[in-house]
Amino acid sequence: MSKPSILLIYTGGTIGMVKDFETGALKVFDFSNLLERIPELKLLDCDIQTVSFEKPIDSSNMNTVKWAKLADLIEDNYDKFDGFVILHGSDTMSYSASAMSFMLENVDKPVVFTGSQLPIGDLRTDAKENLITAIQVASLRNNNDPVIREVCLYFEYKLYRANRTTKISAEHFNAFQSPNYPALAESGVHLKVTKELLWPHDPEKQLKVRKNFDDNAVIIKMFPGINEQVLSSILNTPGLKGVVLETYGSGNAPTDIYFISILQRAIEKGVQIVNVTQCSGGSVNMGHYETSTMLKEIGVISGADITTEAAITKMMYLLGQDLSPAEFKTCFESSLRGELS
Ligand code: ASN
Repeated sequence: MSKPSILLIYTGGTIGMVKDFETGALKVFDFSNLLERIPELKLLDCDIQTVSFEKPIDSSNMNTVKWAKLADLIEDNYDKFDGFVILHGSDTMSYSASAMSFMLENVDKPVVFTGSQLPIGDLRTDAKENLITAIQVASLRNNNDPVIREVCLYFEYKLYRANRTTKISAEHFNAFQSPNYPALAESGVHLKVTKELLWPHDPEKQLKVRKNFDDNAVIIKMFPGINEQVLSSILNTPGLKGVVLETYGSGNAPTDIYFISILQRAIEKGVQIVNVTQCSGGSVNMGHYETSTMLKEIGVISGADITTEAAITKMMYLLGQDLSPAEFKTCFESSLRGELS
């Protein structure tokens, strides 16, 4: 049996950063130095090749064009490798990993995002464990077939479905959570995969890579006191096509006439509005309270238990696919890649 071959893609992030001599701020540096700092990689039972963004970035500079570049790298190398590990800054990793899950339809190989809270050169770094185990996860085989066939995120001993994750801490090594879907695998003395939770594989279907995003979208987080003029000017932004509305609890919002009419007018103009909860866990259930009944009646789409990160990336992805309003609603309310229950 040949060793699995893994492509390690470096986009940037703290994992490869060093302190600027003069300012003391962390900045990205050359990928080749990163590998020199982890001689343990040579001990892994797989063949690793590496490729780096020409200019590695802090993930705050991530955008839809760079997502397409990342998808190109996977598409161009898809047949040459058994698995992919993407090193990415943790700040926007859940957005990029969600976006990648939508771009790679019918992916049947592991694509594992990881990164770290401390640079690889730091004595107390979490980078080595994250990187080494992410590569092991991408190398997992069952009778020569990959065990994982979806886009995932590995951080601090847990492997998650990518589009279920959210960054919850700027401080702790345990920086990610998957509030509405259990971890796919846990790393302890053994690497334990819960097979029933994995995305099912359909051997009939071929990989399709769709890189078109439409970024005429916005996230609006509700708060008591939200002002009519501000809300109205956002919803009247020229070219606006989609809104992710972060509402209270199970999808609730003010019942004020002004509020409902602003949303209704936008929907009539063709703006897609999706309701997600601003709670860190749980689901939208429009109609459960009086304060969400009108939203349902005017045609607001339910995001169910999707995260905000998956909702905005799914929004930009679907807006880029030229769908009719009815198709958009059906696709948004269905699980395309396991992003909602
Ligand atoms: N600012 C960094 C980034 O997202 C944070 C990290 O990687 N921990 O690129």
